[in-house]
Amino acid sequence: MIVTEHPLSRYVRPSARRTTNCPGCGNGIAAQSILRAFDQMGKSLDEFVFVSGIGCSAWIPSPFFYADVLHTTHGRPIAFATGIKLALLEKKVMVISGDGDLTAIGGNHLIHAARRNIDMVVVCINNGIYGMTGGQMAPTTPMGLRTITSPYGNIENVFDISSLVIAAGATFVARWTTYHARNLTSTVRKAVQHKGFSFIEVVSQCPVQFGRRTGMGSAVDMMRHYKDHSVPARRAARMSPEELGGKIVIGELLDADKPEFTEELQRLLDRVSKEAR
Ligand SMILES: Cc1ncc(C[n+]2csc(CCOP(=O)(O)OP(=O)(O)O)c2C)c(N)n1
Ligand code: SF4
Ligand SMILES: [Mg+2]
Repeated sequence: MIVTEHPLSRYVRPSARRTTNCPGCGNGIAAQSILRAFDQMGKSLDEFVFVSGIGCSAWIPSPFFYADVLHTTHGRPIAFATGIKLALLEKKVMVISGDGDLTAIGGNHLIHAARRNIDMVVVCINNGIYGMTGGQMAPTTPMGLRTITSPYGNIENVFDISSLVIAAGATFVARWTTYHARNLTSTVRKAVQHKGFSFIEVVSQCPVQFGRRTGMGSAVDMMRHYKDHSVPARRAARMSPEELGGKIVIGELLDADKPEFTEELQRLLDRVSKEAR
């Protein structure tokens, strides 16, 4: 009998090799794409601390990544991650959590971390819904969608999360879908190397709470939709708002340079201690 080992298995905690995700969930693709980036960079997970909030996507690093992982409270992973980064300046901190966690209850932490340009990577799994709690509408739920909390159709406008984070001051921002797993891996590598607040939005399928209710169908149908409706950012820049209706703009949207919070803080502390002497 030939026993094959998954090439990324050494990054997965041996006691946690069974997933709680539903079949077809995009979280598995996101997890593999992220781990593959570490593998390609030859990085040990010991260099990182992973932080997640509450939701299905929050289970991506916890307990699976064989690393230091903090599974925190709903909406608060960026607050925990900020504390970790300030206490352990030598570590790279990566938050992986859901659209509800990061943009609804946790929206304030997201925009202020972006404004500070604190050195961390935030990966937001945007499945357009609260998956884990049974399919309630989120700030990312498309208008008109019937969910259990919008039984007659959602009348609320949708957050464009990547644009929100760019406006708030982040210095590296990208959006991919689970169909673009290889691009996602390459972007994770860049985000890890970037000094400052890096944000990656991953448009991802929740076939159970989203696909089933909206008629978007199975995981495969949803990924086909991502393939057919994604537009690279460069092409999107030449398209009208009408042409962009229903499209997903993908790519690395921003790569900028700005003072980073922990470095500025260190400079301030040095100055204050010199002045006190
Ligand atoms: C303070 C608080 N409010 C509400 C909840 C219930 N709750 C848990 S996860 C969640 C939404 C998760 O949605 P998302 O972040 O999009 O993750 P997904 O499950 O879709 O991956 C909610 C409302 C909670 N755990 N704590
Ligand atoms: S409910 Fe949706 S997001 Fe949660 S594990 Fe199932 S498919 Fe994935
Ligand atoms: Mg969600």
